[in-house]
Amino acid sequence: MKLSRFLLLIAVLIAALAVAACGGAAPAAPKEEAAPQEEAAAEAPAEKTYEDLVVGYAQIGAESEWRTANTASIKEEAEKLGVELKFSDAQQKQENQIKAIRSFIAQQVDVIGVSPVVETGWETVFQEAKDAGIPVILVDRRADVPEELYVTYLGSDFVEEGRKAGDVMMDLLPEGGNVVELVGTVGSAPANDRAKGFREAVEGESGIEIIASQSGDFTRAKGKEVMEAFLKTHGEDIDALYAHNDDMAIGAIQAIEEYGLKPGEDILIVSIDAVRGAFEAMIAGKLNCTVECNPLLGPQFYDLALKVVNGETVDKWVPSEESVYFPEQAEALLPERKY
Ligand code: GZL
Repeated sequence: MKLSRFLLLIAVLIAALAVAACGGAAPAAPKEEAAPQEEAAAEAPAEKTYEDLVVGYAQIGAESEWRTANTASIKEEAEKLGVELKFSDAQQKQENQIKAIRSFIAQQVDVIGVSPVVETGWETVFQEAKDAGIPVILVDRRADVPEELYVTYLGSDFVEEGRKAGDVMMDLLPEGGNVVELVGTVGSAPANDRAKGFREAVEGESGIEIIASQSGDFTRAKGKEVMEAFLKTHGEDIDALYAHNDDMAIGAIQAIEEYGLKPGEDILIVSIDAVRGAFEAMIAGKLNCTVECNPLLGPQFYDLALKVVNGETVDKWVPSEESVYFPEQAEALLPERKY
């Protein structure tokens, strides 16, 4: 064998031995760097679905037909969507709502929904939720806190509801008259704003004077009690009642009848919520108008909750769509009313 061939053979043998020493496989080409978007996709957490969602809801209580319908909507929608709902009823006490929110924080829920019983006193506990990285959604009622402490407010324009009630009252009393007012829970957003809107509407040339105003705390029992006191003081000088919700109006209707007057005729009545009890009172000729305030907020609430948890931007206020109802419509509409 020529020397040159011999040397070539040796070189090939040496190369083969070198390859074998590296596990046999030829050294892999340098790995392609993953494209940035592939890397990002690999790192981003998977989007949550409703079934992944754990929600804490701090409800006010069960003070009215409206609240009962609101609670049903929150609970039934969670069931339907497969959301894990931790629900608390505060019996209309702020300290119980605050305790519930702290419990939700300790349980590290994904999002907290709350209907603040009153507007003030929330900044500390909302800051605790923010520090824990848990978004807060205001449902039904606003809270007087810096905007950065809640993600969005889902609920009505209570000032507009008050204005609508005032406009109807002016139509019912074209020559003006004496009105008594049953106010909602003291310090609550609906009570503050419905009072404000009604006054904005009737002030000026209407001739309507609010001769008495007192809280019935949104309940039938208290509404009846306060109306009895109004009747004792003002009697037949009262031309009309403005009630911040239907439950107080229904309680007042009982008081007016027990006093010997006809509600809806001797004393005209305008209230807010549009619950079934109001439609029944209008059919009986005892209530002259109810301004709608939609309690069926469950679907919108969970839609917002999922968007927020998945990092989507939502509007700071998601207003409810609402109408105004009168006796002539009541009979036809009652069967389709959902609350
Ligand atoms: C309004 C809601 C009020 C209702 C009352 O959004 O907060 O509280 O008008 C209820 O019936 O008690």
